[in-house]
Amino acid sequence: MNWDALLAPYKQVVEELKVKLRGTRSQFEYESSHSPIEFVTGRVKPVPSILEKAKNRGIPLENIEKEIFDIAGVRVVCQFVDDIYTIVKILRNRDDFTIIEEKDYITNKKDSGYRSYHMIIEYPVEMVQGRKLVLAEIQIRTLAMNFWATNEHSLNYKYKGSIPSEVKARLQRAAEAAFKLDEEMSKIKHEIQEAQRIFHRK
Ligand code: 0O2
Ligand code: 0O2
Repeated sequence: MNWDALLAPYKQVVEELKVKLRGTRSQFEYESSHSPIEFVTGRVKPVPSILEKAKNRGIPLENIEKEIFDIAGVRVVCQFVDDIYTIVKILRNRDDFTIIEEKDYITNKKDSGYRSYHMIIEYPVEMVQGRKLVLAEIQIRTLAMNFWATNEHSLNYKYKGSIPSEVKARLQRAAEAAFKLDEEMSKIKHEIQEAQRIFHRK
């Protein structure tokens, strides 16, 4: 398998989406209004992770491009839960890609405690050989959700997917705490934003 050739369009997509979404953030800043975007990251899934996912899901190698949705992944991190839905609306209004699927793991959190909004998109990318439609995953989450997910992801990696039950219980409680934090911050959102506007003007 020529991985460099296969992953080249995915790299291009991640770079383009990062530029576009960071551009959206800058536009809000120019207008001195609260940006629903705190930061944007992205990555192409490393080859060993692609192979592992394919193996676990019984996906034959020739189908990975069709069946693994997050080979190209970008993440949009927000301050407040409301911001996530603002971004979802903005993304739905764009016509530079097609939304294939939306998964709201915020209203329907996963058993692990994971919360985030996921969008699978089909993105047209111009390659030397012509236009190619590439699947990509956009994850939208708050800072608190991101903090939890990043730590849980590390623990999953450390324990190879079988986190001991006492650590799992702590993660459940941490997920609850992250949820509470988001709720409390939402309640004082307007005050925080006003403070940030004053700070921004100075
Ligand atoms: P680890 O241990 O895997 O977390 P730049 O454009 O230069 O500012 P750069 O350096 O290319 O940015 O990377 P960026 O955009 O800051 O994000 C890369 C890191 O964010 C990676 O961490 C990814 O793990 C993580 N990441 C970002 N977006 C996604 C996503 O959509 N899905 C997943 N699964 N991870 C994402 P590292 O550095 O690889 O370390
Ligand atoms: P990585 O790069 O290691 O993060 P589905 O077929 O829809 O059930 P699929 O295709 O895995 O499942 O999609 P899903 O469940 O929407 O999630 C895909 C990505 O969301 C994962 O990528 C994670 O980045 C993130 N995610 C989902 N559930 C959890 C969770 O419980 N904890 C954490 N930390 N992240 C989660 P990968 O493949 O794990 O890759």
